[in-house]
Amino acid sequence: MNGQQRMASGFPEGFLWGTATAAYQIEGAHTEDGKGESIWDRFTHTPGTIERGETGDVAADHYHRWQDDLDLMSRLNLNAYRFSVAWPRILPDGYGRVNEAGLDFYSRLVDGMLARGIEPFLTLYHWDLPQALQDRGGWANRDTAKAFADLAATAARRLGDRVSHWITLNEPGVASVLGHVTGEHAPGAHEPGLILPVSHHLLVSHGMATQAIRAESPRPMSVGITLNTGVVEPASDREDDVVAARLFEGVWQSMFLEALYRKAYPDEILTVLQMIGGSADVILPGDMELIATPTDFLGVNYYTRMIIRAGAGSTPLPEIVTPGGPLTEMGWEVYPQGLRDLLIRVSATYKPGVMYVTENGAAYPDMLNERGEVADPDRLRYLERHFLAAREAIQAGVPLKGYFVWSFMDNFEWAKGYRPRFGVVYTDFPTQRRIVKESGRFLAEIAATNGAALGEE
Ligand code: GCO
Repeated sequence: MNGQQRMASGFPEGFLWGTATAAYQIEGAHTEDGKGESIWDRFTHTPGTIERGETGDVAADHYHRWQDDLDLMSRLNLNAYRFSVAWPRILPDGYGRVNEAGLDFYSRLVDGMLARGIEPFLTLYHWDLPQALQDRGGWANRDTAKAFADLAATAARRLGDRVSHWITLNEPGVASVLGHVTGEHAPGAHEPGLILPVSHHLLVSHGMATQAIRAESPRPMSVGITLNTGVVEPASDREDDVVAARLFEGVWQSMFLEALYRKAYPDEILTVLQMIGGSADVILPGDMELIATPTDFLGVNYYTRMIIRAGAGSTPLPEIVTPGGPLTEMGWEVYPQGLRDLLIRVSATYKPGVMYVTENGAAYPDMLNERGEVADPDRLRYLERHFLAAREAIQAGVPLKGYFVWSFMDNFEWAKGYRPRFGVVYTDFPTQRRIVKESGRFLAEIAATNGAALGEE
């Protein structure tokens, strides 16, 4: 590709094209080589939690197939990979004793990426908390944040010579609400009063981990966090719908952005979280400074727009309205312009410096056809439209430096088990064979040309 094509593509030189995964969703090997139990191991083995009673015990068996998976990434021309470490693989008790075999696995994985010209983006926490810490209160207990700093320091000491990009947490808002209020995710609690302590301790853990990574790494690192950031809109301009949407957005998203970049929780959100049983006593002097420890980049995960209305009842709770437009298999609206708007708004409001799309993708009911291929035109079109939206954001001045498609291959989609397929690579679970989907070939072409192969909207 010549220089002119590079410029014409609309994506800056050196732009990273990758995919994202998470340890519990792909690794399997849930008891191997000294790994401790995580809250997802416990949760999936609890009857009634996961569709069809599925678990991540084997998942996509990536723990044993990682070399082939990395080979496939390099055949798809990808130059970056966002993965997460399983905390209980490294620290089976949550802190203290290090399981060298677990660290070795990630060390080999990182070497394997570098040997193939793939830049590692390491996420420290993608929801698989050691069960030993949950037994002591999990994220409701401040000590969990200290244990997380121990994980960060341990990983940085061992991998910091080779890993340059560190993501502390993945989507703390989802871990907080789905794990502790709706109970749809591990640890499966139903206590609205936990939102405040859990969210706050997650953010404190991010600040502590950021400092630990910088202190322990042998060279300067890029450290950031990944947030869930959809577009949230009220169903109507009625006052109660507008308030419901603002509260939903605040608890789910902007309380994290405000704390990270402005050292304060929005008053309205703090008041509501206290009304539903949270105690602000968990916020200790110095915490907001710690949380706002400067970072090098912000990762945004974007999938959809959410339309919110005020529910019925005397104390109406926000409700998600199912939109009418085209939906993915998750029931999520396909809304690409939301990605452009979100990138522009977040970049202008919080000035995070560098941004990455750390997740974007779609589930559709894929089928292997008789020729052994997977045609997934809906996913291909979804990705194309979102890449175009990202390009528009870059043209509007957003410092976007990379794009990670969720996901590399079909994997364990949490409470929904293996049914929703998000991969650009098809996983044939009975045989663990990988088959590149049409969308995977499309992504390979986009990556090879740094986006020049994209058409116009
Ligand atoms: C998420 C998670 C992923 C999901 C994906 C699709 O951040 O929500 O990072 O683990 O699988 O978002 O739902």
